[in-house]
Amino acid sequence: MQYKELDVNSVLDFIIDIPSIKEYFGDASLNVAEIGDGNLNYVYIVRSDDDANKALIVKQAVEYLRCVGEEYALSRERMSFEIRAMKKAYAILPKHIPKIYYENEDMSLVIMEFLGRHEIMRKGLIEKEQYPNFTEHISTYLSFFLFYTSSLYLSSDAKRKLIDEFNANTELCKLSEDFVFTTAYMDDETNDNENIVNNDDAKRLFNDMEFKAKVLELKYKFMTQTDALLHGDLHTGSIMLNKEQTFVIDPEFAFVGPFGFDIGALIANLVNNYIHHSIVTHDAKQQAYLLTTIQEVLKKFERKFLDLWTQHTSSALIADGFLDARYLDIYKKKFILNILRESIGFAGAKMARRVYGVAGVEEIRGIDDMMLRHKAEKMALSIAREFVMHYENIKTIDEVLEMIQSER
Ligand code: ADP
Ligand code: SR1
Ligand code: MG
Repeated sequence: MQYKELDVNSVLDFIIDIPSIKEYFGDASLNVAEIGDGNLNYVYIVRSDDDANKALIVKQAVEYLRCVGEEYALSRERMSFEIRAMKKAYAILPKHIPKIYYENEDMSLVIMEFLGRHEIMRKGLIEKEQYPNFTEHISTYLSFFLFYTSSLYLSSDAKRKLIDEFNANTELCKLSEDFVFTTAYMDDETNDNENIVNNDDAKRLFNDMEFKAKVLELKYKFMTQTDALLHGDLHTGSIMLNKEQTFVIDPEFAFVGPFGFDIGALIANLVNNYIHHSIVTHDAKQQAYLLTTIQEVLKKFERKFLDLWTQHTSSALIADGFLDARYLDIYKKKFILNILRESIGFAGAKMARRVYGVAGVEEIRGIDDMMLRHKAEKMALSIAREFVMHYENIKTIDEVLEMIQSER
């Protein structure tokens, strides 16, 4: 099939004859609206005229970067990786991944379950929502997804096949190499340049060679470590949830990379939200909730990941009986501590890139009062620097919380 870029007027014509879609909607007439608020793609909601709750999401990649414009070419192959990553994740954890009704790599298009009773986590957190089941759910997602796609579970052969399957996602990996680890710390046309002119904090960041050298070390890990299949962009805009359920969406940046990258992305975005409530709303309860959330995510992830490791004793990495119980225990403790450390290092880079880089976050870039916004930016850069400079010395999760609280 030949690719055709759809719009609100052509979506229905395209989907109307697909058997799974016909079966889902029956004879009802349908309406379409575009609801995409992400940086890259177009997202349409198709609804039954008879029942507004009966709806599906049609997502299509276009051949450019939506948030920059048609002049920034980006191949639509990213949708193939999104579809494959969704299917892999659904096979491991169907509870936390939207169901796919139809996929078409030629059209760079997927049709999935509409999460109508769920909201984007970033928006909910800004509105001071709290989600009592979130840490339980996301720690399961992270531990299962990372463990079952790593060399701690897979055979050597299966792991290398997984790498082959996903590491051709070169364009989106390059976007992260550029936007997370490079351009946000130097003069670049993609930056938020209005805010950079005559800005001493930006000048200080761009001239902070000590910090930038550590960012380079993290970038090298990102480029070379093949620990597990990652979502690749696990910020709070990629999570849709309510008090009962949690879904992870939008895995188009999926690749086989360092264990700590997804965990770091999530922590970075929770800290950015904490900064918002420290500087803008001064809501002490929400700040405490966010700190507890960060602590629980990290603690529960560690426990669940180690539990899975206890259940699976033989893998590409360790043959059953290779180490005695004492040495195995020491090895695992060191291994999990290293994941924590690298997660915090990546969290630092993920926070710093959002301050002046191409895609800011609403919690900080969305602050209208420029004095408050600069205060929030300062706080983000200060925590980010602490994370990036000192992640290798972290010994406990509580130290991470202290690092967050000690920066103003
Ligand atoms: P992009 O790849 O451009 O970042 P996203 O996958 O993040 O696009 O989707 C953009 C927006 O579309 C989300 O922020 C959310 O509001 C909406 N959306 C995406 N998938 C769903 C879904 N399955 N159900 C409901 N809304 C969705
Ligand atoms: C221009 S692409 C910018 C960012 O949007 C995505 O959500 C990723 O975080 C990417 O780095
Ligand atoms: Mg998105």
